Amino acid sequence: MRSIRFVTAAFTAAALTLPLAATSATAAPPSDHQAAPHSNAKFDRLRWAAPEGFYVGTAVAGGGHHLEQDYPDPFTSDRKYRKILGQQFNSVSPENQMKWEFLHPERDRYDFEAADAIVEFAQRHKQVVRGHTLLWHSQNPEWLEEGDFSKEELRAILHDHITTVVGRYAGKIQQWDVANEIFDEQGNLRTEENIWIRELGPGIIADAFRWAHQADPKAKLFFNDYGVEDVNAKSDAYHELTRELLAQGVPVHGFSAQAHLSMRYGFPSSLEENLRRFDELGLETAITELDVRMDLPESGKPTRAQLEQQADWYQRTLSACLAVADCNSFTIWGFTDKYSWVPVFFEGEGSATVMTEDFVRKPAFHALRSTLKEAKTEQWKEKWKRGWRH
Ligand code: 9MR
Repeated sequence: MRSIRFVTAAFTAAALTLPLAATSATAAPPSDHQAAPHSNAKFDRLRWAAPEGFYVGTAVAGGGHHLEQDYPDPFTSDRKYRKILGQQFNSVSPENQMKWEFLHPERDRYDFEAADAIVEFAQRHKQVVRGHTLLWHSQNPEWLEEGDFSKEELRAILHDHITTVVGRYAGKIQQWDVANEIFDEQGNLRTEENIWIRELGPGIIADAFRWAHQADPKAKLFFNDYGVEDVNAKSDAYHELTRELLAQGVPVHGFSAQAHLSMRYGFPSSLEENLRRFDELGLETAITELDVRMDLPESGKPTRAQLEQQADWYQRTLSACLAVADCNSFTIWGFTDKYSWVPVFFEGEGSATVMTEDFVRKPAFHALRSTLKEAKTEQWKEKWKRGWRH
């Protein structure tokens, strides 16, 4: 874990303008002339630029990825994708492959093939893994949602799932999103939507954390949600709940903001303040699913101004995390527009990731890398100063 980190995070105009080869106001995504697009040079990689103890991750596309898409499974079939995945990141999050509907297709049958492949890949590439997710209202199998189970049976089903899944990957998963999206925008528990809370009451949330902790005492256990970047009703609800659970000795270790941002709305300017108040509770914090979508012009290509604003938002999100002592994990929800969930879910919006469909780096990629580098330099300077004093 990092003990020191200073980020002035002054993301300079130079970092933004350098990779922009295009000149017209409605230019296509820029070509990359800072380095060859897929250079093997170490200095070129996000994971290399990151300060010690800081994880820079991505979602791993595949395994039922946006179900109706007609392209082959990206993680298993796209070699270029896999190469960049291994080179650039030191943390990975299965985008779908550890969700209930993929891991637990029948009551008495688990299917670990796709999830195992990611964990093996991560180990080979010296990457940590964020497990996603154990208790959620969405992407549950039909046998569970439509089943006619007693409370005792449901409890046993959840216990078995958490014990089996967390136990299988014990020692191999750094952080688990134990409870995902349990509050609505007003800060009320999603009691109707979430089968576990509806049928078993809110106390099941603490049990899920306890069971996960028993199965892997080393994994850091998180609450994870979208729309909780700012200090607002929803993040207030998490703050209140985690305070209560911690007072009861429940093993909650982290709070994470997904950060699916849209340029239709403003940047969540209280992000750092929000992460800090969870940090002050003694929790780790993380950014787990960052992307920044935008309304695309008719050409389908983002303008230069849009790309610059996007880069700025990526950088500000990273800087907020870097500025908070125990925010050690920063994950983007996919690194190429080729496999982004955004256009599938939001009509007219897109270009949300840091690389084009052809894996060309956008200003946002460079913004992340230079911000990481700056933080690493500060970390070195601070270490050196401390060494000199002693
Ligand atoms: O990116 C995921 C997409 O492939 C799935 O079709 C979708 C279905 O719910 O889930 C997406 O991932 C979500 C994540 O698991 C939780 N936070 C919101 C993400 C985007 O919807």
